[in-house]
Amino acid sequence: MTPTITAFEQSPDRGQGLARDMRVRWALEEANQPYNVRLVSFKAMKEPAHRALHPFGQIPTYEEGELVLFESGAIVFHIAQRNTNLLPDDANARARAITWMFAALNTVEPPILDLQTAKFMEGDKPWTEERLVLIKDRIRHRLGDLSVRLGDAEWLDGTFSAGDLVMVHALLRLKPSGMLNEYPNLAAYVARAEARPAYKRAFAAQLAVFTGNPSNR
Ligand code: GTB
Repeated sequence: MTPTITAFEQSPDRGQGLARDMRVRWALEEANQPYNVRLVSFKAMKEPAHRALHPFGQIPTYEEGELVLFESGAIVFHIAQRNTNLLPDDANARARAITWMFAALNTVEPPILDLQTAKFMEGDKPWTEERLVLIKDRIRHRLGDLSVRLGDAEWLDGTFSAGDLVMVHALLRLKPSGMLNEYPNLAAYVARAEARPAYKRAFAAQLAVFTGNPSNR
């Protein structure tokens, strides 16, 4: 059964691939799984029909027959569970790849989200400048540790996995800040992931929503 995901009708990122449907699209592309996309407006997201799919009135969601999922990490995990391109067969390698997914979502992404919130939603507050310094310190702390662990490896644990996918998507939000470039191996890691054909297909598909190019999903 072809799954259907939801995405912003008008993404505030103007097609930069930073909204969380991008990681789901990317996982589906890595898994060579065709999918449908239903675009939702900010208004529709808060209405009962969408809240029945997503209790917090957000995107992305994932529908496959009777199964309805929300939370991008859970959706990527669901897709990855059935696909060796995203999670290795070996039980220990699989557990480690899942660990990296959690690390991306719970340890690396939160301070990156704080930076976006402080800049774009609380940027007019009198304490913004001081807060930004603290948040950037926390991000650098995480990036430094991640950079040491990655070293000169291609991916976080052997072959590319859902752990890399979620980690890279979290890191991508830092691109505009230039902070990634302070860690050349992390910048190269992200660039390597962006060069993957599946990433490119997913990126083009979400960009097409912004540009209105009907040749793409
Ligand atoms: N933890 C959830 C998940 O991982 O799925 C978080 C889902 C979430 O935050 N969804 C956002 C949303 O629906 C879209 S991605 N927001 C609407 C709302 O809450 O009313 C967050 C996002 C928004 C904008 C940009 N951007 O402009 O760069 C990037 C990411």
